[in-house]
Amino acid sequence: MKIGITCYPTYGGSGVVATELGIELAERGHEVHFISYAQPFRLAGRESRIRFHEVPVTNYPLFEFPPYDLALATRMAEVAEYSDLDLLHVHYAIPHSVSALLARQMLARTGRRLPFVSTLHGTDITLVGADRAYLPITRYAIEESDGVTAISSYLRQQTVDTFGVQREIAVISNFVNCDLYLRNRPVAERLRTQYALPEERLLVHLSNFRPVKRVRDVIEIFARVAEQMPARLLMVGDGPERSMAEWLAMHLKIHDRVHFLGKMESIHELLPVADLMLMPSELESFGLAALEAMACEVPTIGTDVGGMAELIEHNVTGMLFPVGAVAEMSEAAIALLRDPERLQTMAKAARCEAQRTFCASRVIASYERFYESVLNGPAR
Ligand code: GMT
Repeated sequence: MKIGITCYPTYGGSGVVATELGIELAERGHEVHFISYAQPFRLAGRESRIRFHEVPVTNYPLFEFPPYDLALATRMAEVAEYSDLDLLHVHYAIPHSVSALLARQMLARTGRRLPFVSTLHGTDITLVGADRAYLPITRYAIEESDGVTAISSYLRQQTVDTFGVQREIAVISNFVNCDLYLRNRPVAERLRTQYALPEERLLVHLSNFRPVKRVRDVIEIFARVAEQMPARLLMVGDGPERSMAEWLAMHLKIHDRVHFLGKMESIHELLPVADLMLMPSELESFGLAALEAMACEVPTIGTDVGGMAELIEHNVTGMLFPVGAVAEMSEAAIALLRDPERLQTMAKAARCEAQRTFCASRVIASYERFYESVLNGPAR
């Protein structure tokens, strides 16, 4: 198949899923074209069999807001025609589904069919999409898509409840490449020496540091852990809450043990050095970073929100608590870190679950079947 993929190319789960999907599809022999304003960050160095088409957004003094969605629709139609695409797959509904709808309509006038699949990821439904300013057009683009997928049953239900959408929505979960994300003990031990002393426990947080991630709770949980045992925290990623988190680490006098590493490309190399992942989010429709950690034998202490319980079985593959339960989460982390046998059992169970349910080969095959059903379905 010849597939056009559009996503936000910046640091964020939907862009990561779209990029990893494109890489996996290309490895399976499909022709993959990314169409976006910048090359997705995880594509760097892995783009050999993938084509990237930049969307140029012309500005003009009259425009207070340059119309990216229109430039994107134009580029989608051009690429589809030039490269003879079979379909478009857009990640994050706003504005990508609307642009794809326009591209499909533009090409329909020339007699060319260009179906599109919309994958819903999270805040495109729960936060931004639910805003009245965007709700009607998001609902329209979802209804008009040739196929719609959501990354968890939770998100599918939210879409029905929030938007009153009647159409079918398939659940295709996030996935992880278990051949890439794994703990190679000698390699991990070597890399670990860069971050921690042998007697120190190592915790990690990975996100785009948006308010929904509750980065403050991460620091507070770690501060309580660090009172009880020698430990360090790796903060991976960047975003609006980073300054606050740095200030809090200074204020709590733990900044010598909290390392802000910024945006990193080789997450699969870093994750296996950690003992525990912290993800105390306000909301997660799935929790991709927790899945990547699980594949690397790093269990997550997180919150029981959104689709997290579809990924993590409490006390088996990780631990889930109410939002804001900083004391409970830190007590759980301390108990687990003091019990290496239990931690190891949980780490192995997490890896097993990542392999059994969420490994890339299984989930990519679901996307391929979904594309086939869209291509064989009626034209809209
Ligand atoms: O919603 C966000 O804050 C970012 C969003 C994204 O598009 O980057 O993340 C969402 O998509 C990920 C990949 O499908 C999911 O694993 C995350 O749980 C989800 N985030 C939220 O629902 C908050």
